[in-house]
Amino acid sequence: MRIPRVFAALALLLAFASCKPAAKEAPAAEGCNLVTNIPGRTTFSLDGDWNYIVDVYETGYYDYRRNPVDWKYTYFQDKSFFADETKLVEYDFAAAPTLKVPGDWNSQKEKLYYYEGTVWYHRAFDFARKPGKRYFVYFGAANYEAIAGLNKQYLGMHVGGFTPFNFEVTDKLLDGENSLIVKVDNKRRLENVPTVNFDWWNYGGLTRSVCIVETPETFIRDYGVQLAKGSATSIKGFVQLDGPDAAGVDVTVSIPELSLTLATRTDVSGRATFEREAAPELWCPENPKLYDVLVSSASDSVRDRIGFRTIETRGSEILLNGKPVYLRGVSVHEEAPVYGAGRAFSDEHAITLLQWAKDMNCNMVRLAHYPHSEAMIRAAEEMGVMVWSEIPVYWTIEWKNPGTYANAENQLVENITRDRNRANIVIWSVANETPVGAEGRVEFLSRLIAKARSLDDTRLVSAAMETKYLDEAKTVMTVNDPDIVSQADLISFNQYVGWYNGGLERASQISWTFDVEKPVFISEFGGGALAGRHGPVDHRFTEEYQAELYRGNIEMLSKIPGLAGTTPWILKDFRSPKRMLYGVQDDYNRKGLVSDKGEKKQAYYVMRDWYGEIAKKNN
Ligand code: GCB
Repeated sequence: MRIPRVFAALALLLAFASCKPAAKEAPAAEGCNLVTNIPGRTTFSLDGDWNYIVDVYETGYYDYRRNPVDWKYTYFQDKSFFADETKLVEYDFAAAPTLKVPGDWNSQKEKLYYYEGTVWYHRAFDFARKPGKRYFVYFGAANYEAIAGLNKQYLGMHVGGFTPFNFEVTDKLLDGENSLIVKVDNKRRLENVPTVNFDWWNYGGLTRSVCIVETPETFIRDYGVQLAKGSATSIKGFVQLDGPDAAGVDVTVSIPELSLTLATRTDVSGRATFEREAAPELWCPENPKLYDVLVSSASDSVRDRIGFRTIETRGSEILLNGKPVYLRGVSVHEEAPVYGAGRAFSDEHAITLLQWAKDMNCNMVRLAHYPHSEAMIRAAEEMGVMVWSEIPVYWTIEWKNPGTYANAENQLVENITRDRNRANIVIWSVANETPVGAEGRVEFLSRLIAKARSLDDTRLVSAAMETKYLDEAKTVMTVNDPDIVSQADLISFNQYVGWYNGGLERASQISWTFDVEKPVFISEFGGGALAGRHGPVDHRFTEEYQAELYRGNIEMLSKIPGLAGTTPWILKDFRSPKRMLYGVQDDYNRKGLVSDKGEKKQAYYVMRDWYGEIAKKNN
């Protein structure tokens, strides 16, 4: 039998690669110059059915880590890539089954329920290019690592499962038939962010929408239009042009309802900045006011809906628009509120989850533990729900690996770049429950905090930290992270009194104290219950136990001076392979206030009533 030349080359490369130890550094993202506000642009959707091939053994492109740009070593190409097609008859995208995009593969195909590895996606589409335009293929998210090629040419690679990325395809897109191939790999790796161990389902695939974005040759790539730090009367921002005529041109930002037109001029790098007095009606949960905004240059214009508000701290208070506010929140995973539907992927999913939170009298959600979709943020903004936005620096991370840091920072940058104009985002969180004392951790987190502030000086920055006892009797607790508390705007931490920390009796025995004056924010508390499971109050996993745990925690937490917000864990039961208690958990973390089937548990109503009282007091 003749071995096709491409296989021979692959075999040689594999032999060579296998002599070398695997690279320890996490691959950095490349080619991710984000085009922002996709909903405000001309786009062509590539959502729908994509053919796919499962590649368990990495047969298709095993050498990319050493030689990422060499797309020619890819096996699962368009058939037309090979001069003599007859040599490669052992795969055919056109005959392959399909997966829906957006959507994870685990919940679409039974065989892929537990799958972690590579899946090759293929989408053939017709296109008619317009002269003088540029084109980008834009991915809302791909978990975890994506490598894309269009019409036999390499586009680029992206690392990180929850932030958007795009590749310019102006010179690769064809009139007529096009072929887009994306290798998506969700294998967990020690050096990744998150690392190998986390408490949620590792949903793989093209989990968010894919589209082609059309822009003029010189176009508005990004812009910021928000209130200046600490001011309710000054709108400040920038416009970034991209293209041959980006330098030294006029740009305007107009807000017709305010009769405001801000005119400015770009510098040599295509960037223009502005700051102008204005008196917008302020965005808040009770009045989520958004203004139509038009950003324009000679060659391009982009529409947005933007809200204006201030968020700051004063002593132990959080001030929204200058007034103390209690953040009546709940933590949320990006999981569909439809039984078994996996990663949330539609506007309806976002609205249902947010409505459950609002019906519980929430004015805020903590979107854990990674950036959720832009649709979720925008729906929350329209519905008057504030957002804590987080990147997946979760539990143990390779703190000393420069590639891991670069990856985390890149996810933070992409998250802030995508969402910096959303008034409802009030907190950027850089980490969750990271182990105090781990070597390199403080440096890692300090750099992330500084980066967040350098990208956005108007919002609060924090992290979900850990706790400790102050006394031998284990009755006095505090946050356990002085190096991060000193840099963060909030004393925010997760605590599980009554669940991981003792039983129901514990809440009445514990008091809290803090040696810094900052707002205290409980980013997690709670316990598990299987909806419909009833029994004596001290029986774990009954609705009664969970409700009682909430009552006890509410009483305990209410005594904390400076308590400024709470986001109990969690709105809805969510899938996690760590949750193996058969008959009770069955692959679900059961700490939801609402079940995986949408049933509200007793504790949901306990929270609803407490938040209702707080809301009444504050009005
Ligand atoms: C935590 C984590 C969260 C887990 C939760 C739990 O502290 O931050 O991701 O799911 O505890 O249920 O144990």
